[in-house]
Amino acid sequence: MPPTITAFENSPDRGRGQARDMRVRWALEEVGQPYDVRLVSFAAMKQPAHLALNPFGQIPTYEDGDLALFETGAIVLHIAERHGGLLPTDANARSRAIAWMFAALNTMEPPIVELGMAMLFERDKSWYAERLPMLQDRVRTRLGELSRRLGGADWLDGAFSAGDLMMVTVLRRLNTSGLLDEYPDVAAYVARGEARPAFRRAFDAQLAVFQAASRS
Ligand code: GTB
Repeated sequence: MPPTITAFENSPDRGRGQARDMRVRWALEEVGQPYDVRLVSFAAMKQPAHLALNPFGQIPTYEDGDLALFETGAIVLHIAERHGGLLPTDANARSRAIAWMFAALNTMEPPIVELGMAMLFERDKSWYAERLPMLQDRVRTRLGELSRRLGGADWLDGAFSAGDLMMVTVLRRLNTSGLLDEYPDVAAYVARGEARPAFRRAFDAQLAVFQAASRS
């Protein structure tokens, strides 16, 4: 039996691959592991059956035999540890790739999500115009630091790894912010990730869900 992941039945991102099942799909595609998808509604995500898989009532979850996981960091790490291709074999390089996964989730993602939330939900607030530059500058700081570390390299630390996979999915959340354009090397890094055949397969699979939901 292939593993089963959960994803939005009707994703609010309209198939742009911004929901976090995208990073799990991409990891599974990179390692060549077929998978099933169980689509869940917002209401179902808060029901006991789903809460048993994810206590926070969120997607994605991952089930494989008697293992059930939540949190994309844990899921992608699990996939990367059990299959070849997403983590280096050298022990130190492997630890550095895992550090980049944490950096994507703990250092890059919080200010990016905060900016995205403000742009989505705070536009009509009196404080929006004053707050926006501060949120943008926090993201710029991280993009500048990332750009300096990349230093023109294709990937963060040698060959493509789960660290890059996680970083690219996090950076993609800036797609509509205009900020990536200010850092052409980081934008090129994201584009390199998106050009990988495994990314394309994962993207097309989640887009097909949105297209089917729109037809019904
Ligand atoms: N830390 C968790 C992880 O990494 O797994 C976060 C999981 C998470 O945020 N899941 C979201 C969710 O289930 C979906 S991805 N939300 C429903 C809820 O909390 O009730 C976040 C997301 C949603 C929509 C867009 N979008 O429309 O662009 C982008 C990202």
